[in-house]
Amino acid sequence: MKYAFPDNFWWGSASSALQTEGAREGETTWDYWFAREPNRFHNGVGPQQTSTFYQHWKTDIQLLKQLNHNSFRTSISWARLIPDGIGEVNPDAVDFYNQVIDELNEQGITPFMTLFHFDMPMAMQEIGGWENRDVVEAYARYALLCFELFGDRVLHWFTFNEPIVPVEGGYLYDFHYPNVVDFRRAATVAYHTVLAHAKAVQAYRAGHYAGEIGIVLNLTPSYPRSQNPADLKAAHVTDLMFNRSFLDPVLRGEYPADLVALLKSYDQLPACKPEDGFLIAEGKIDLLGINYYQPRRVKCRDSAVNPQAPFMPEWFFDSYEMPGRKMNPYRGWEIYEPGIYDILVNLRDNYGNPRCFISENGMGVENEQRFIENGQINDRYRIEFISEHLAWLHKGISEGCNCLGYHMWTFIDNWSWCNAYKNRYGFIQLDLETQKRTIKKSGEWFAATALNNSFEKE
Ligand code: BGP
Repeated sequence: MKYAFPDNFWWGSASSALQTEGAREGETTWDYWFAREPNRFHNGVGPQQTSTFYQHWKTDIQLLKQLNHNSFRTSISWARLIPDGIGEVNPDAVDFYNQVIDELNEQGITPFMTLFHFDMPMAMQEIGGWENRDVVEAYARYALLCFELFGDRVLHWFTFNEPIVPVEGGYLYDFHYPNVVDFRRAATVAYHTVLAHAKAVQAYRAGHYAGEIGIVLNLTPSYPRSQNPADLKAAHVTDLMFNRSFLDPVLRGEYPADLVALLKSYDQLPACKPEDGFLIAEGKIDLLGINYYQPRRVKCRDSAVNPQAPFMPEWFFDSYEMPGRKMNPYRGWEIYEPGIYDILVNLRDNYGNPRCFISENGMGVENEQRFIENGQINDRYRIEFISEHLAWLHKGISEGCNCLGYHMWTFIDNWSWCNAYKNRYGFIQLDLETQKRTIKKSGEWFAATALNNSFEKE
């Protein structure tokens, strides 16, 4: 069967500043943490060892062109642009981002820019990071500066990438700095992130820039083990905590009342100011980026909660390992292609069918060298992964979902936070030692699909 996509469908991929640029200027929490605890990072590889986009941006953009991208998302590094987060602007960073943006536009590749992709300037973390409202103000100033500097040529802005991940990693589950385990502080970080997002949207609207502004959320549909009311309740609470905690404010301009009531009943609500509600209502977006990697399967808890243990989302559910589920064993994530369709249908039916696109989807695989055939990685599994997700995406579009594009994670194999280079996601293989780039089979497949705006599959 032939799967054809609408005209002007966005074909591309996503990356982020910290994961690709190298040549770090302006310390982030990652640099600080890596210097102190390198053992937290796979094989002790830290954020200095990247795919060197800072040096090779021009030839990399040629490669994007070769992959027939018509759009590409990356991020601006707050710490590179304003090393202490709030003071002087670094002119080299302005030059760098100007050159990248201009070159992308010249090559017919529409730049999509994220303002914050997990990379908190260390100077901002030292004053409390997202727990401190001064950091919200500093972020708003940074966002405005980006709009003023680049807003004439960047027409698609994203305030945050997966804002719930720094909340989970840094304040609940110990996989990002500052390794705090404290729900109320996590809720404060999440809340202030939403305020920062809304301030950036407000500034963008006030400046009457030509483009549009949105956010990128990692949406993980919550599937209950069964239709038993206890399982349904577990799925409802996880949806509230992990999806709707950001989805509702940015699309509806307010938090779900039952989420607020739940947190209130456990005394976990962040400190709110009366004027916050108006600000959040102004944070409604034009465009939603959806990162989809895996579903979340849950069931009701089998055991009572230990009242001495820290309050956690897991007080309300257990993870459910569905028999027969398909796994990506390297990342430990379930692969469930219909999830992409379920997300789109939920947005269509419950959120007014917003303009959206898949901003990340991908498959990290370890030791891909074993798949080399005639000098090229033959990543059949990735082609299958993409085409099966695209088939479900196509079904969503044919049923009226407002999905405008598909971006893959990622372009060139890059540095993946604590996993460093363990799992490779790219269309292009990176030899870390020589920095040689070699297009994988999936890159060729994607280039053909983008060119034809369609692909064939049985
Ligand atoms: C997303 C992030 C990316 C990227 C990707 C792959 O959550 O937006 O930055 O890293 O996941 O995940 P990981 O690197 O953890 O394997």
